Amino acid sequence: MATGYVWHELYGWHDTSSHAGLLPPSLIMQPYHHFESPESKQRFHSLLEVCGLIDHLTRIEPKQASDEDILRIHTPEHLARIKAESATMRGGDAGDGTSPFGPQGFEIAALAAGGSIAALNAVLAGDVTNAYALVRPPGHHARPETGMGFCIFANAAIAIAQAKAANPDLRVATVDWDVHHGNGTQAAFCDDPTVLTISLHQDDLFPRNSGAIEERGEGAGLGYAINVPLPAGTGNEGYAYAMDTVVIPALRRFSPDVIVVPSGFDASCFDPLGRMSVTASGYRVMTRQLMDVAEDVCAGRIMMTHEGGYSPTYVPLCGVTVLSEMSGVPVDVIHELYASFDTMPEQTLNDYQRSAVDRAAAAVSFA
Ligand code: 3YP
Ligand code: ZN
Repeated sequence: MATGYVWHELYGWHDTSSHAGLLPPSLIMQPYHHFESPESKQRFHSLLEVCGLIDHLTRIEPKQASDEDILRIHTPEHLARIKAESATMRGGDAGDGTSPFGPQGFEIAALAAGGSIAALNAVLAGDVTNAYALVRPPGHHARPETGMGFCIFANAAIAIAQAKAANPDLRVATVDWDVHHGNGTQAAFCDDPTVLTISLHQDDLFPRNSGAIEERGEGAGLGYAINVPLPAGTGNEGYAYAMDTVVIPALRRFSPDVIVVPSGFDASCFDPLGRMSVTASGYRVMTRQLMDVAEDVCAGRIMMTHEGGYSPTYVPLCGVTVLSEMSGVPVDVIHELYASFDTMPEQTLNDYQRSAVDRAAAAVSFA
């Protein structure tokens, strides 16, 4: 059993400018760092090295996704605009004013999509059992015609579309545990019954009015999009219950050939952009839950591709913990001061969380 791992130094060079959190540099607020800064991801990679886990992983080299790869999901206009802005000395924005990129940002965004492609191909080829693509910029909000929410290209969707171009019979399920709704991945496959998209997210956080239980796919894909909006505050037990009650049964029924996880660690108890309470051990449990079902239905094949997560100190602990579980290499990077968050009251499943999950479960129906 081998676990693949993608990282490229250029992922840390994606330049989100001197925004003050979300605000473009101006005199409205003192310029600072964009929320989507390199820190959480570069430090995740650094901790993998220092704790030694990286020596047990199979490095996978990303290369830039081709225009053809990107155009399987995105419009020619979107690709052309990103390229044109990227070729200027000031860079540009992927579409909503909060998704900046620097000069040559296109090349890095294409390398992020290419990292997801490389990881998925390594899993499908059997070179590794599972893989984690620690890419940047993220992708799960990007829609065919535009980027948004810090995302430029839809990394996970581009990887899936590439794999399905090579093998049209491939059946893929996505499980997006980023705290925000995986709207872009859902949109890419909304009418496709061969790609089941599942998103667990904080109810109506971002994008607003997106990811309700009632969003279930369209046309031939009706039923093949599943949304599990969870109340703000949900912790480890609530997430495990959602996995057990909605995600795992749906995966067993759909029986994909591979599970793709847009993986954000912004549902953590330390995240500045989410109001959830998941700890590193909660992410380990969810990883185990996915591995158990993957072993039963698809020979363990899982590819995770990195999305959000904005705590520079806690994202690395979540990431290393997930990779420890995926690889079966026992690594414990959780100091007792951090472990104490596992036993706080917000970790307990409460009645309104249970009923939110049960409502999502009741809406699931596909052939
Ligand atoms: C985009 C603008 C406000 C919230 C932000 C969410 C980015 C993210 O982590 N998406 O998964
Ligand atoms: Zn997010």
